[in-house]
Amino acid sequence: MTRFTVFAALLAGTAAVALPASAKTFNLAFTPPLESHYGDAGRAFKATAEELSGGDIEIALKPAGALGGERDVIEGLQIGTVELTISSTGPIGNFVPEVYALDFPFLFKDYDSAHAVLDGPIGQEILAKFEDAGLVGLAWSENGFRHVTNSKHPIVTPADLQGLKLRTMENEVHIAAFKAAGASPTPMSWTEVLTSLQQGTIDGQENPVPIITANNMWEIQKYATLTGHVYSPAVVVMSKIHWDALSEEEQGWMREAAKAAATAARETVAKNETAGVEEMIANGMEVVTVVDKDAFAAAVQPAYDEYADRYAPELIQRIQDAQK
Ligand code: EAX
Repeated sequence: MTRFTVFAALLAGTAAVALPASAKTFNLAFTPPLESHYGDAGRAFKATAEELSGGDIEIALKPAGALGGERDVIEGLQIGTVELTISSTGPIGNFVPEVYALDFPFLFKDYDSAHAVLDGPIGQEILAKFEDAGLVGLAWSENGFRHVTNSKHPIVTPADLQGLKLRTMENEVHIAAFKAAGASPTPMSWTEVLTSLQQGTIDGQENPVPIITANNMWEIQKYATLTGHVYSPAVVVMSKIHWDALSEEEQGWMREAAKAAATAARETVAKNETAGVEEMIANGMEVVTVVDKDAFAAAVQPAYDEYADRYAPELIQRIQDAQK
């Protein structure tokens, strides 16, 4: 039956209740541009889901904040107005508190350590917690190690952060960290950041290299410092309302597609980590590449002291122990 005949039959009350799988179109939202590590992840998800389903499931990519900021989209998943997202963990701690444990400064030693923890028991345990919030955590994707950019002056030591109006994600650990370091943190959705930087209402922001390059941030930020102060996971999430309406086979397809997305993101991040810095410099950014990370870690330590006990302290200890 074509969609039209099914629709006509439904109107006549004579068709089966469920439309054929071919009617399934899921929106997959993310805030970076399509040409980014998130876009590569989205394309991999789309290709895998559509291939496995034989076209019965169609994925509509919604890049560049088309469906709103990450927090808005997560709320959309909870009520079913959005089906899928690839999101940084930044705002997710507001919905799944355990996720805050992943966003602590200087917690992960390097990319390999982060992947091992996230793909191992600790990461899988945290994904399982998403269901309590009406979400289904399908797989850990990747945003990357975050670095600071600004329009005022080079940041060489933590003292250079003093008074800087720095945008952070809507993440209270990050807000506390930059406040402790002497900056003036301003939490906001990514969808407002570029305009706020252009208007000068904020001086700087912090994001991984592939976010900086995907948004040509050299056009509005003169200085960058490779602080690597937070490893920022991304996560492929489905609305539990839509997940529960899938067959077990279809749910398996979603999980496979999410794994393909995560692999694609990690490959792009690995490629961009060096090439991206070269691109930033080639486009006129002054990049501080040699950073005293111990000094920055000491500057943000009060955020640990203030928040570590609040968000599953044993998780943080387990993550630290898993990297020894
Ligand atoms: O997920 O809000 C942020 O800075 C995030 O890193 C960005 O939206 C990509």
